[in-house]
Amino acid sequence: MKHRLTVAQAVVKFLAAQWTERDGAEQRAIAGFLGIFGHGNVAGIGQALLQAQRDNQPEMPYVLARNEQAMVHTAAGYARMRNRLSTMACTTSIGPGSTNMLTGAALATVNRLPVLLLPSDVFATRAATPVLQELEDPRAGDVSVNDAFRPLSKFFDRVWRPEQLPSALLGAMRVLTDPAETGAVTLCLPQDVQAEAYDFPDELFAKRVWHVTRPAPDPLAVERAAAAIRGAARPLIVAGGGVIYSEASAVLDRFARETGIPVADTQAGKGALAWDHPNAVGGVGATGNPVANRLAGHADVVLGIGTRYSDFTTASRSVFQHPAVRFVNLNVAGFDAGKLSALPLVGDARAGLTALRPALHGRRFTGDFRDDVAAWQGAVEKAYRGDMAYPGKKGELPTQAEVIGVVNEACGARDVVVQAAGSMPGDLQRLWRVRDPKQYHVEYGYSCMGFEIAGALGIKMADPGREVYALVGDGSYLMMAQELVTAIAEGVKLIVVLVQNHGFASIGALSQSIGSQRFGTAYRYKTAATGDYDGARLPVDLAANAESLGAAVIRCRTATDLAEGLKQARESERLTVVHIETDPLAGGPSSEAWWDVPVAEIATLHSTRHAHAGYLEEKKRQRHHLRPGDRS
Ligand SMILES: Cc1ncc(C[n+]2csc(CCOP(=O)(O)OP(=O)(O)O)c2C)c(N)n1
Ligand SMILES: [Mg+2]
Repeated sequence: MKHRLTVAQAVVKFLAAQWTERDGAEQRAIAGFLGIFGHGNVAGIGQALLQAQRDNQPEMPYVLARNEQAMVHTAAGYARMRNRLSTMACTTSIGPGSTNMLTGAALATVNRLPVLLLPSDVFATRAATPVLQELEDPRAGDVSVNDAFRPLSKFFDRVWRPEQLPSALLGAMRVLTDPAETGAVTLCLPQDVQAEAYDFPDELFAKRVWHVTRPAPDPLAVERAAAAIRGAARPLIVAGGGVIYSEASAVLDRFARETGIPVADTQAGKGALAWDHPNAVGGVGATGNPVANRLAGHADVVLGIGTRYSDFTTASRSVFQHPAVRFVNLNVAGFDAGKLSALPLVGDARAGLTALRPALHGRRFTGDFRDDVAAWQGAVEKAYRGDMAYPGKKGELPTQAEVIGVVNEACGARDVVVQAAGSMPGDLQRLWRVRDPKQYHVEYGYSCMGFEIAGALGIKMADPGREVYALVGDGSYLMMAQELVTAIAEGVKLIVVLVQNHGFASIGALSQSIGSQRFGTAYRYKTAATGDYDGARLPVDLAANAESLGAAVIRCRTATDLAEGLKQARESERLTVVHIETDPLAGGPSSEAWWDVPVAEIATLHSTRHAHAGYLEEKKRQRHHLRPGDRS
């Protein structure tokens, strides 16, 4: 049997029939479409989505986004909340509509999150080339702007002819649903091909279930890993995002209790264990806490689970200082399992821990880190109350740590906090007391300003029963606030906490630390004398801006106001923006770890020369981690 459909109709019909299954639970693999129409897709995917709605085919919801980059963030937020078992498709027009998605594609691939990108492409027939928004390459007739997606995608195809569609779709689904491979998947759909009819084989549209398995590591690798851990004196576990995606928290909990090994976490892994779990020591690395970092400094065997070992996790390879430290990496992706010359355990986090547990033959470790963790939590309490000594603090404005404390207290156990860039990710990783594996959503793989509101929209759509709090800096807000309008149109309630500090607190502090005196990081009037933005504050009212977009807005001045504002926001049905101004110069307690940001080697400025001398000292602590992981 054949089914005569346009290519776009076939894409929609096929995607509506794709399911994933893990541990016996099925869900739609592609929950819906996000899109912005233009001449590239209005007659293709646009028509197909309309027809799907009218014909009562399996439902394919459509969400009109306001910016193409943002809609990829929304799909990525959705996928992360669904532990990568379900995501959304993104349809765009050709040219700028497509290239606006590039940043989102990179974010998804860096964070190992599945998103399906369907940029439209120029005419396959080239009947009237160049069409509006076509980039011409005099050297190559088959190049379009969409080729820029190639290095950002884990799978890329361009459907020049309808006959190619089945293999392109199946290839896309295979990569989207493979936890080891997943990331951005891009299928470019030329605008004429989208509207072209073809007799597709019927079986292409049958319900298809992509079974997401839990590969167990090779038994000999488990033996080698167990021997390394049994022989350790001071092991440490680093829990990454893979623990959460694999839903391995309960197994990790038991593993940690039985072995006594302390568990540190990464930004993506925060929530793997609740903050008050007896083995939890909090974040490790540049945005971690001093207790976890001291344990890392002395660890002789590090069991990394589901982590990609970013420079923040390793403090630019300076946090693991034991002279003979070796790594055992449990990861579903061989690429990540092999990092830091580790002994690789390639497999699912839950299956791997389950296999590793009996192989340890009851080995227990009795490190005493709990008093240190308790002392650190005392410091967190003080920061939450604004009760720290802040060298830079001048006025009466609340500190960012106080804001985080108030939001943390307002959050129910299952509520979600969303963040991505600026000074908040560091403060959140250090200070946030996480209670649930899906509570903490800080996008710190790509750390993309502007992710927060768009990502929060996807998170809330993925799990509408949870209250979702997006913490947004003024810099991020000014980059990408427009998805407030999308959320309002869709009836998706978010609570947005807009933290106004008149510029880049994060990069300001970084600039100062590398001797560049916060140059060019404040949102103020420019003064001619210095060429810098050190004039009066700008007459910007972001709360009024949010109001003008249709949000309910609550303006707060103090931490007490904020607690009251959040209470009102929770009780309201409306998307609410809670606005508060904070002191940009009052940081939180330090991680006491380093981050490698090179300082100018020569400079006329004393501040830069001074910073460079400090940099050379820190640089000495950087390790290579080349020692083979499997030596005995
Ligand atoms: C898209 C993008 N551009 C630039 C950066 C570099 N960057 C990191 S944080 C930051 C400033 C963020 O400002 P804001 O959101 O106000 O947060 P704050 O630093 O004040 O906490 C910049 C420019 C980035 N992470 N993402
Ligand atoms: Mg700011």
